[in-house]
Amino acid sequence: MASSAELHQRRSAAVARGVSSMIPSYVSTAGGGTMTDVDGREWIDFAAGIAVTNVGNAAPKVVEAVKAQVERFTHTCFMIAPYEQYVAVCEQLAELTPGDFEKRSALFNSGAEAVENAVKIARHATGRPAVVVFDHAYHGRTNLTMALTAKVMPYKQGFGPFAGEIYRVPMSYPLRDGRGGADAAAYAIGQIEKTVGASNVAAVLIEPIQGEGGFVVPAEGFLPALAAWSKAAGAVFIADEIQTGFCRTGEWFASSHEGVEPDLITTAKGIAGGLPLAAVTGRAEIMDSVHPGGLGGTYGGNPIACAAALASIETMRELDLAAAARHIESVARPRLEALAAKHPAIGEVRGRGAMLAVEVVIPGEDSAAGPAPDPVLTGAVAKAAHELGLLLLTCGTYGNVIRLLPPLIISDDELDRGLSLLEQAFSSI
Ligand code: PLZ
Repeated sequence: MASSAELHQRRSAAVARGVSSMIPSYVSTAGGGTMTDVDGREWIDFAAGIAVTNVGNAAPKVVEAVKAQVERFTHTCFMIAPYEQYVAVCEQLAELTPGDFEKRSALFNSGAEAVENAVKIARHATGRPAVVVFDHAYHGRTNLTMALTAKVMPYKQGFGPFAGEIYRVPMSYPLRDGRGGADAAAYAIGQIEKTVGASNVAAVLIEPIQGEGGFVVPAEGFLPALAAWSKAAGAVFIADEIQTGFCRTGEWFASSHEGVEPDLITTAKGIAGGLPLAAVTGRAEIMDSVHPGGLGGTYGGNPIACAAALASIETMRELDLAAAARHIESVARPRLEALAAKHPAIGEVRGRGAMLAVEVVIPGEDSAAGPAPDPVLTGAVAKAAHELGLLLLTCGTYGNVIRLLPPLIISDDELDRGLSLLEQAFSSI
């Protein structure tokens, strides 16, 4: 097998520079909560491929389902010759997503594609143009979703012009805005009413816990107030649960923590154990406002990805991975809090379930909005963790958040080893 160094050389001559990788090691195998690189080194996985392999890498049921499906047929295109697996995934989505109302789903390939389609559907259903998004939001890298995404570097820099009719309002960010949920919502709603106009709003689009933007958990009451406002305004409330979905936060979907029932939900990532699949699920009358043929794509709901999704969902049910996520929090949060007590640079520990983070700041220094971020220390800790064999991601508008996204099937021993490596990384800096 070629070494990582050799592969890196070949990569430099063949792979576009714009596509970068976090670590310089190349994967050989990955299973459960670990990964082994081609140089024979074992890693503890606190990334899950960015919240994708919630059921673990190469989860046994997923492997079996994919093998069986690939032997039966690989692709017919659901728009040409439909198949049961697509229908079954949509049935599961109707059952699992919050809200006891009639639902429909449409399947796509990537998170960004799901978000694009949710916006298309909301505009079609309402006949209105405007889409409201939030500070720190991340919704993808396509043209429309770049416009929906807040952070310019690396996602948007030089890639404009961007799509129009996107309006950004303040997010509830307890560490930085000092507002309670109701206050923060009133502030955001005031902005929407004054600068967009309620009757122009097709959709309010929000991540119930922001992912790339820094694992920002809005103050209690923020999400329900926005959902209620959307309803009163005749706008579609869309929860982007692409990163938070499928048991990650200790519930099937993060909207449920506050009893929010979004009109539409976008999902991807954790849905199919690593195969590319995404969905828009929501109220039948909104989804079915679109004429036949108005939604689709060659690969959307590919049968192999659907088979993987059905096996992933079955695994999540059987192993009760929502409970596993809560267990991960019960183990990891006290360790992170102890770490914060030791390192004043940790300004906050936050998150839910197996979506946990620490925000790294410069102690005693204030910026215009709360404690001064320390992206340099953050990067150094992440790099130290990588050198110790821990796959660890950062995030945040200011690049100063360390996030934990372990696969939900991670063993207690692996979790303990991973947390110890994180502690070691902090102490080494
Ligand atoms: N919405 C909430 O988290 C993807 C992006 C990583 P795609 N997040 C990881 C990167 O740097 O590209 C994401 C998300 C939320 C939408 C998306 C987009 O999902 O499957 O990457 O298109």
